[in-house]
Amino acid sequence: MKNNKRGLFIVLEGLDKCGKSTQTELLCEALEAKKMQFPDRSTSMGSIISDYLKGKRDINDQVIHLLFSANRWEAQNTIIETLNKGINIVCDRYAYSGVAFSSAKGLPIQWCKQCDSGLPKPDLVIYLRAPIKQLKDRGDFGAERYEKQEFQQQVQEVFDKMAQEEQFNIINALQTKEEIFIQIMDLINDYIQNALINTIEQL
Ligand code: T5A
Ligand code: NA
Repeated sequence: MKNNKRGLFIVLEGLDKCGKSTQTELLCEALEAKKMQFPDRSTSMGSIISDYLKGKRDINDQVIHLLFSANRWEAQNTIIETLNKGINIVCDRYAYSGVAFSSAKGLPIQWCKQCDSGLPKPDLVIYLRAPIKQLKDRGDFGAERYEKQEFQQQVQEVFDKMAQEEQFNIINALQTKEEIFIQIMDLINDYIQNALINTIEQL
């Protein structure tokens, strides 16, 4: 990366099973990037979130939304310090998932956005897009709380709306892993050539 003192902050978003983790791995290798993911199930807050997703405990909608957000806030310093050291970050889900999933449940979208306001803003958001009808046969879809076709359909509607408002880069997630990877790398290279990568902005 030329002229860039700080690292790039790249986020992958999309429905469950769209291939985020697969592409995150490939990109981390190619960009020598630090891999991050949300929820980060390794922290104490993350383990409560994980129990909730697995259906081991119930938590009210507002509280779980705040926990997902707090789980990002506890990584705030790591994100900033990593980028300022000149290290790239590739992150599997971020605040946009928080907004999409909680507002699909019926929570007001502005309220959902507010708790993440002030977090480091990604340079690029890559939205791996595909209808849930075609993703639901992948992996172990159905194992966790939100993995229901009808709900994912509502989540997709919020992601689609955000994609326009927040200028996500949309990639067809129904292509092969290799095709998707090449297209993401093209987007990143294009961004590096054309964008000014200065101070870290905030959500
Ligand atoms: N959530 C998350 C919130 O409600 N609020 C929040 O703030 C946040 C951050 C957990 C849940 O939490 C919600 C959203 C989620 O419902 P998670 O742990 O990221 O989020 O769970 P998933 O998104 O379900 O993660 P998965 O690992 O299941 O899906 P990925 O990462 O999108 O997909 P991946 O790469 O693991 O691939 C899934 C399967 O498909 C295959 C893979 O080999 C694998 O079997 N695959 C492909 N098959 C065909 N073609 C391709 N191109 C493929 N790419 C991958
Ligand atoms: Na994943």
